[in-house]
Amino acid sequence: MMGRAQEAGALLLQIHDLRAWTHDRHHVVDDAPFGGGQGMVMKPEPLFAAVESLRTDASMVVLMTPQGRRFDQVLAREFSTAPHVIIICGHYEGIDHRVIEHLVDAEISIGDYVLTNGAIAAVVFVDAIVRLQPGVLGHEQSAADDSFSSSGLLEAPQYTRPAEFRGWKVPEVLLSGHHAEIAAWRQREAQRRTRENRPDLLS
Ligand code: J9Q
Repeated sequence: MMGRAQEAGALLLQIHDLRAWTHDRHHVVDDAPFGGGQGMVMKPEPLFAAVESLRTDASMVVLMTPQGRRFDQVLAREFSTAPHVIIICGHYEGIDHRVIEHLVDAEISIGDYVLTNGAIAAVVFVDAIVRLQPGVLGHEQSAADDSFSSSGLLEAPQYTRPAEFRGWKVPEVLLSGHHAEIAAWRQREAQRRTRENRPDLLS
């Protein structure tokens, strides 16, 4: 999909190695935490130098972090209109807080689990935003997105041929051709599924 987006001219993706903005022999980008403790903390100087050399007046600077705001489709829509996004993705341990206070526009988490590497989270973030760019997806996009964002419910179950597989039958109503009954069934199933799997979406 990234390839398609780049061919369509909807995306220019550049990856930068923070070590390019160090000046010491070993290209050090982290250091021990003040006050003691486990792990290492990303130093401010290379991050400020990198972002200040890459940013434009229209850039949004995003930090992928488990301490961030939870990423969702509303945020994906918002970021999809940004002309330029700079994503900072470090390893989990941490980042000098002055970067968050004075360089970063948004701290984003993709969910409540711990990854070894923020680049994994960045791939998820980029994919969700790029697929919303005009010309990246065809018709396969909007329908499902729109029904999710307007109903706020999960999708109803789907089936395809065969109508019976290992003795398990497709719900009769879907074979009936009664469009109003099918729509009503899907609505009930979407509500049931949302209540069972994602009660948080209903409250
Ligand atoms: C950078 N676990 O986790 C969930 N959303 C983002 C992250 C994350 C992580 C480690 C490093 C981001």
